[in-house]
Amino acid sequence: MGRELLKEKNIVITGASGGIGAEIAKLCAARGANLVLLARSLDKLQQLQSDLQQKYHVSVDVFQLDVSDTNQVKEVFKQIFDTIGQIDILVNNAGFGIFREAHKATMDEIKGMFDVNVVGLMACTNMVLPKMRERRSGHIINIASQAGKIATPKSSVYSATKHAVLGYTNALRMELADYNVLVTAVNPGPIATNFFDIADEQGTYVKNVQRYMLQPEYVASKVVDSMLTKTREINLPRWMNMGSVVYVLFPRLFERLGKRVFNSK
Ligand code: NJP
Repeated sequence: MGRELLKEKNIVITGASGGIGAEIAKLCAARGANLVLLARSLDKLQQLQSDLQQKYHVSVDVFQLDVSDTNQVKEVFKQIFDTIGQIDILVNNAGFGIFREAHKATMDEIKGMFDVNVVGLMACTNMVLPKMRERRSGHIINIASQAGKIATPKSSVYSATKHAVLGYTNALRMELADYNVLVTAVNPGPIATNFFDIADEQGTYVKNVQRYMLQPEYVASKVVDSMLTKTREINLPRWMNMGSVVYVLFPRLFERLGKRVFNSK
């Protein structure tokens, strides 16, 4: 991709205070994009803002936002439009997981994951859709997961949220095809971020998958390379995605053979 493609484009990233979101922000800044960074941790956003402004001399705005609060989403996006005018790319990245068997998941945990991963993502998307459709340009990038393709034990609720994200993303892509608005789903496997501080309290899963954990910088580079291109889906690592292709064809066999691996949480 031409490195100039993102120059002076306005890119909004949710969940930008750490992990993949922060890495995506760094790479976008390096390519000359103007950024709007959103998350609940304003202090972390401000630190990143000052680092990026100093290093890359780009415009960086930050807003505190809990994406699960629909009213806050409306207010913050109104402020964003007032501040920067138009949004060229929205990266819906904010999300979290709690790895627990279904019978142990509390209703607060279930609602919490759906409110952030699904409803929050849809709320932010709704804020940009009218203007992107009207302008007939823009790109919406949704961070889903390989868990949105294959559901595994102990991630019943998290997988359900990411299946929802993928379903929504696929329909959205078709709805927007005639409006020249691009839609990309990102489905990574495990990535070495703070995600697991919440998801995997015992550290068992992290220990078991350590050898094939992706680095956040690598995932971010694939996401940024896809910006303003017609990339349908990013699946990482590639071999893990082969698993989901085989799963669709032979689900029963796959579940039987994969049992030991799937239970490694
Ligand atoms: O996780 P982490 P990742 N409102 O914990 C923010 C998906 N994924 O970078 O609000 C607004 O380092 C939080 O900020 P703060 C995953 O499902 C991951 O790995 O300040 N923001 C932070 O910036 C998620 O969708 C793996 O606490 C909220 C960010 O989200 C995305 O990748 C594998 C928020 C989370 O950063 C980024 O996760 C996979 C809220 N209510 C998919 N709640 C993986 N790591 O293995 C959280 O397949 N945030």
